[in-house]
Amino acid sequence: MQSNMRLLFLGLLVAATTFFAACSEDLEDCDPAVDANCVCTLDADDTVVDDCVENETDDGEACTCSVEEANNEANNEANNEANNEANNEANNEAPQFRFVFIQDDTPAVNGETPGADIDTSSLIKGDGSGEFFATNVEDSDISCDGNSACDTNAMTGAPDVVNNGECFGGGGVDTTLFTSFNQGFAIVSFGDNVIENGDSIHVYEIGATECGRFDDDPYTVSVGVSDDANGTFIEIGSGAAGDNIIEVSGLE
Ligand SMILES: [Ca+2]
Ligand SMILES: [Ca+2]
Repeated sequence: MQSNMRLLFLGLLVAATTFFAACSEDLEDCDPAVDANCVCTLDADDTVVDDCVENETDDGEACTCSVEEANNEANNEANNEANNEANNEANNEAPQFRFVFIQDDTPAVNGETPGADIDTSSLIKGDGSGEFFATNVEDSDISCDGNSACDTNAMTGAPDVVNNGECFGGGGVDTTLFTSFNQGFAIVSFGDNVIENGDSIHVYEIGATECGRFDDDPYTVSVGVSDDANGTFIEIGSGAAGDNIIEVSGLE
């Protein structure tokens, strides 16, 4: 009698376990008539069937219905792509620093080439991809009054003041090769290159540092996202005697 009770208890336990197992399986299942992406396949060989009801086909074969993972993957990929596109658009819309504002800080000017005298300037990329010379003067305010080197076209392109290792090739001053700022300013760009933290701006200011002749004149360098003098520029440093290469930092 006691062993019969034990058998009955075991039997109930098995039945309960089976019931709950079936129950939990049902929760993961789906009904192709109701659920989108619900696919039913034969348990035997994964053949897709459309007559699977309560894990059995019309022919009595065991089958299982579930939401197809492939669709989930496809949906995830589509979602990722949409997200990536949104992110890229946000990135593209983020302001890019492409402009350098050079301001002459010479306190008093005299002579035919007043103020800081700039042969050209360049962007030296911190990733080692190269040195890019100014391609365009976007905006400027440089007076030609008493200034025989006021043409801003002279301050783009590769430096050309130093020839054969000497300033003006060892000869006289050629005012067509540089721009004297006359206490003014100029905004330059470097093609499509973007200015980032870790890059450097090299200002080829004609003086003791670049030429071994004349004076190093003071100037301030700022970086901005605008090609307009009314835009916001972030000061990154000043030309110092003996050093015309200013590292870019503090951009966000
Ligand atoms: Ca030049
Ligand atoms: Ca100078």
